[in-house]
Amino acid sequence: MAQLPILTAPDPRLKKKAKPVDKVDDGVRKLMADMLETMYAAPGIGLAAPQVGVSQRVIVLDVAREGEPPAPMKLANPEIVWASDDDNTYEEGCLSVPEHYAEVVRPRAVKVRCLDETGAAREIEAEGLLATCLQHEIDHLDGILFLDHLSSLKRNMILRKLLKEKKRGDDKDAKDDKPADAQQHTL
Ligand code: K1U
Ligand code: ZN
Repeated sequence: MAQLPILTAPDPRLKKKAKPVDKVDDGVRKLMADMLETMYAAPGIGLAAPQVGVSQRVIVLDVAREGEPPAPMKLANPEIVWASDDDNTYEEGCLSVPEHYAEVVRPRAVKVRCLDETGAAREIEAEGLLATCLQHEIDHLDGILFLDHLSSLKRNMILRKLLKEKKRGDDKDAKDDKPADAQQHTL
């Protein structure tokens, strides 16, 4: 298994629609395993393939609370086939939008159809944090960030801060004379 670098916004690869997986083969299973390792190390409760620069419809999640046994989930081609009429508000974070959090309103419960790591078709009924996290990760597959659910004022404020932080990082890398390919982010 390997830890993969996580892209941060603004990066054009985070805004692209990811391609469906044709077949859940060993390559997809290795991607799922590497993504889980990356997610646990971050740490996070979810990760979508575009966040590690892979344009495929693959997500991983684990919303088990501290003290509970791990509950890793590895899904390919997830799609929301039903969403509740009532909503839930959750303060969301994103590993691609580090150190910024905001309240996002989404359907309280969802039903998701997907393939598991053996390629078998599954249906997941979720509510609470799992429903929120599934919707956040499926958004990533469509090039949507939680920032896109906020007002343009809030979104632009966070994006400006992220750009400033990136520029500061790039300036420091240049000063330390690091080669360009050692820098993880692109604009
Ligand atoms: O997709 C991602 O960027 C991961 C993101 C998932 C998520 C968080 C909150 C609501 C919806 C989706 C994260 O995991 S951010 C980090 C985080 O929430 C967390 C980290 C450590 C412990 C507990 C939570
Ligand atoms: Zn995210």
